[in-house]
Amino acid sequence: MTPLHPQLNAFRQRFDLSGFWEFCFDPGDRGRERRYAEGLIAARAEGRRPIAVPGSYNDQFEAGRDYLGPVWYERRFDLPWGFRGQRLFVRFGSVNYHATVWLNGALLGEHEGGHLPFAFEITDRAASEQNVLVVRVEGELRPDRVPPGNVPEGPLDSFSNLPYPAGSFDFFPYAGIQRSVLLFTLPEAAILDVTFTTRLEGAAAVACVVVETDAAAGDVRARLCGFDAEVSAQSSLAGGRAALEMRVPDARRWAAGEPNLYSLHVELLRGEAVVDRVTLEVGLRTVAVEGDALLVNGEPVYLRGFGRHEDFPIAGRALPPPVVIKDYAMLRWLGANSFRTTHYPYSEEMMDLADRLGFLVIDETPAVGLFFAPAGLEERGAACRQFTEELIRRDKNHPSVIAWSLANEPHSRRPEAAPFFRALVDLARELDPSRPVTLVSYMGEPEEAFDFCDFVCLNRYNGWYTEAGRIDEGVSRLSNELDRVHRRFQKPIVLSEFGADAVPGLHGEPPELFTEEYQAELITAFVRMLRDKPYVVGEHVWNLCDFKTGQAIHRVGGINYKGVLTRDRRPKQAARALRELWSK
Ligand code: BDP
Repeated sequence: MTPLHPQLNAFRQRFDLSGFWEFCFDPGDRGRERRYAEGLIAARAEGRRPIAVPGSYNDQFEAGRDYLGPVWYERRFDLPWGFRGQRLFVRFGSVNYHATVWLNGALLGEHEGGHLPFAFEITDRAASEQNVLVVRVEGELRPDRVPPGNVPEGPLDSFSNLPYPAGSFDFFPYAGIQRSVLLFTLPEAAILDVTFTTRLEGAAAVACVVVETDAAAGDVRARLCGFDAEVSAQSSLAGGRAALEMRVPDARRWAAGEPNLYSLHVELLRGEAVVDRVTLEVGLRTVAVEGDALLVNGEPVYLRGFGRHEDFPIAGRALPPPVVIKDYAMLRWLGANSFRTTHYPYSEEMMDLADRLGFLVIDETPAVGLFFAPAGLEERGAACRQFTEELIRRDKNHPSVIAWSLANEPHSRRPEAAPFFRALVDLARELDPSRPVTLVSYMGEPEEAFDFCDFVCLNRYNGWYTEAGRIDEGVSRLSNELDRVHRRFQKPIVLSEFGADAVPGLHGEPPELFTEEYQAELITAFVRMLRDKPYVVGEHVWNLCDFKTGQAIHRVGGINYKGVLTRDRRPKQAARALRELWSK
């Protein structure tokens, strides 16, 4: 189990191992026999070089661009002062795709899948000085992985023209150690997990807190503080666990644009003494789907926003913090109130800021481009279950997260698809009964799994991939289709992707494909059409920014130009058009 995000307080320490690590490519996969795991990279690796962590490696060196085979990372460290004698862990925020980790030559373990955290206990392995941490990473694209790649001709039927490198998805398969690596401590008896949910009772709110610990006995105390008020509750542990409720009269609810956060302090007590504490910033709010409405705090909400990528030149999938701030500033400027974490979980920093800044988030697992041919299906299923569990565990306490998206654009024609999603939706509901569950469907794909989702998400590129050059025709076809889908499923619909590529600076009158005018007109026409559909509860434009893809004949320069902002975050005409539309 991956403990809660590491904290720094009187009971817990953490230390960030980010910086320049030792690195080498290992195209012949000879690192094990050369004993790199023991810290012999410096002595034995050809072409070893420093590398920035976090950061995708691909754009840091020319040789790394399309290379997805094994690479090795090494970092030496002395234990920071105050860490000795504590329970010690090392935690990786995201390593894409497969990581094997050693400390001082001893294997700690492996982890599959990018974008989600994992940790290993190193208490008995770490010395006070001269530790060597080694990570072997490989980002190979394989049909039995999630997202899949190098899928043989056939199973993807509708998308046979794979890019290079051959992902079954349309973004660059950046690899490496892409988020921070932290050392952290836990006290001898510790709080391992906290689950926070809200129940509204008129003007009051009831904060419900479930705490998991590894303490044999003792008490748990929770305090909820904010807006000059404090409420608290205390309970004894039973089987290491405690459930507490605190009633907050005149609660300041969390909502989009009104990000009221309370500090939740959870303390583990032995007798009167506090032996551990964690603090979470939480929001009092509920989410539900009722009839054709998506409700936050019982009030209907309408999602205006984007799909996006964690993508930036050179840094790859490791967004520099100023870019994260800039993206939120631009979302605000555009009048957006929401986004979907296309097509994988975003960084924990991004999620914390969504809580603080008041954005509504559809939180998506890395399951993009799934297919259901029998070969590798079991492995893909296991990966999807693992990622769903890891995501919910990581993000369940964010008030900004209003739904789980369990897949983007699966190729669902085979009969195996519906039972596959039934099981995944059930798993998500079991892990988190407090949020709606959805998945996101591809054009032309009859998605039976919507029968057991709470709301429907559709990606539609009318006026672009179909009806190219004919916006009006595209919009009217989509309008009919939306009505049909709604009649069939009787659930609210989010148009989770629509848009057009626009090469910045390319203009035309009358507008043509790839001009800024065409993109602006298409987006405007879509938004106007959606206004008349009471069952539509959201519009997410694809994409906030231009982003890097694999090479393909429809991706000039390896870039998807559907951003309303350029890759360096400058607005195109469509951005101004949206700002105008969304300000009304
Ligand atoms: C959708 C995908 C998205 C692509 C987009 C596009 O969900 O990842 O980037 O199309 O083609 O089908 O621009």
